[in-house]
Amino acid sequence: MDAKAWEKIDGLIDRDRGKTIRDRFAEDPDRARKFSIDAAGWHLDYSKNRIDGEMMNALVKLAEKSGLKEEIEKMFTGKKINETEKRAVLHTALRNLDPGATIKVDGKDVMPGVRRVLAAMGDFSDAVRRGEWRGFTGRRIKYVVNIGIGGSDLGPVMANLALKPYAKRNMKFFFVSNVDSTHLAETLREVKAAETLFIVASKTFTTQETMSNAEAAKEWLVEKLGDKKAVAKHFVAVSTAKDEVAAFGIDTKNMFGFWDWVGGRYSLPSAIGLSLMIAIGRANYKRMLKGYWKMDRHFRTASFKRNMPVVLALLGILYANGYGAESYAVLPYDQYLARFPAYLQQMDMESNGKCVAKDGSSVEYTTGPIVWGEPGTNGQHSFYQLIHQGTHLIPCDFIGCCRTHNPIGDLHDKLTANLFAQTEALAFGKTAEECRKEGVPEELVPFKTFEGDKPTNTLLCDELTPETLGALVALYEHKVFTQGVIWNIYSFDQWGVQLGKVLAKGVLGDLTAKKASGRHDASTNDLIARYRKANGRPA
Ligand code: G6Q
Repeated sequence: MDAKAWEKIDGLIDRDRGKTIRDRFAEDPDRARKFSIDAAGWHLDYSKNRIDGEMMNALVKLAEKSGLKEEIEKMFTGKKINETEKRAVLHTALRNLDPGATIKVDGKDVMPGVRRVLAAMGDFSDAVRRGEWRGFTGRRIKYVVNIGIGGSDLGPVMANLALKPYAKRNMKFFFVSNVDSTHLAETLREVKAAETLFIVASKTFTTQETMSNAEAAKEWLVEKLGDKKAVAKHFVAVSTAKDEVAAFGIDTKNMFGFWDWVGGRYSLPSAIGLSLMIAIGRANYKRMLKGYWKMDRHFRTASFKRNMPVVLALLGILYANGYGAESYAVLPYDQYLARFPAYLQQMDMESNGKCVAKDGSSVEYTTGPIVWGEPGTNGQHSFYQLIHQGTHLIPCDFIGCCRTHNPIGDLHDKLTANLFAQTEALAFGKTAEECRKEGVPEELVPFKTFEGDKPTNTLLCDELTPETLGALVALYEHKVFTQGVIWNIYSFDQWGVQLGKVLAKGVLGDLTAKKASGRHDASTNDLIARYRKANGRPA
């Protein structure tokens, strides 16, 4: 981070010590207008933060000093900014709907491939939805099971729920990710083999969890339908690895490809979104891409001061690095966004959970925060207490929609009232004086006083649609990117994930071999021994 730019920010934090968000609103009643941005169907109100115009200018300076403008251009134009893996980072190409766009990687335009796969996905999902693609015994496909994990699972899971109002209700969608056999077993209990399509979604097609589940699902299907040839009608693949797909036994005609420049956690708008496209249809899927694209263009062209992802990123940095906040909460007030916090957890924590700067040295400041959250109002009845009165500072993003897809009485008004009321209470708190005025007995005043001054952002859209969902995802993608640039870390690799993929293999040998090797530490050896004993295996 640029030291001089940061010094200025630190100075302003010091200068304003003791000044609360309540004071700031009293000083400047025009804050809501000044500190809000509209883009791609979303309204961001960031006025309930510990900021003023000077602080925002200082934060913007930090972004400018980081070379953000140039980095954005590098990303959008296909430069290999994922340097540790020597890859371009081009998820923005997947939703570039400009028919004349060309984006080159190693001298080759990637756009024709993007359009070709999108068209193939469209044809395939039309065929499944219309009942033209049938199972081996001639039955219509009614169940779709996506087998994938991490980036090949969380996006489809999140979006399938988010866009349920647009989905075909006479089909059912399942997502198997965990290598825990219960996940697959419980799913298979819900489906009928002759009417089930399995989508094996894996960029590498070597991931232990996915391949084990896919093999088990294949065995189950063959057993149920009594013919190996059935696999061709019930399994398709989404991958970058043609040979592995063929080796698994899937005809590569039924493989939907993507490219090494699509990171797993950024892959929802690639062929990884196939299950979603089957659910909502190609037209709605395209609407989602359009929403992404709108936010992409906003991010690329708006001035930093009026740039929604940049402003969100800078506020996050203010609290992480200036106030020592270790986490932030994402609180969607829309049941359809119930899986959004989990999706964001991967996007943010896998991208910016890094302690090494781009030059290989250790960073001397906090980087990626812990992300967590649950849909409102459920969270209000569990962990909000800590946000209101605990000792940790937890900035929150509240996400809401002005209209619901399911109007029932005044439920939506109540939901939204809770959202707004929470941001108000967090910002303004309740003083001891106010408690007394309400007649709170003196001995209870300390407990019923709310300090307030808790920062929140509010994101509002008219309605959760394919467009607004796409824009929301792109908003956070670019926020995370911006923070990575300012922290000077590589946001697009994930060596920690790779480590996990290798480690388990070593232990697996010891769980299943005739004899355990005993080559681990005392604790791990003991755990292995207990497991072996419980399963009747010799020590
Ligand atoms: C995402 C990560 C990781 C990945 C999974 C699945 O950015 O790289 O979550 O998506 O490990 O990998 P495959 O798609 O290769 O099975």
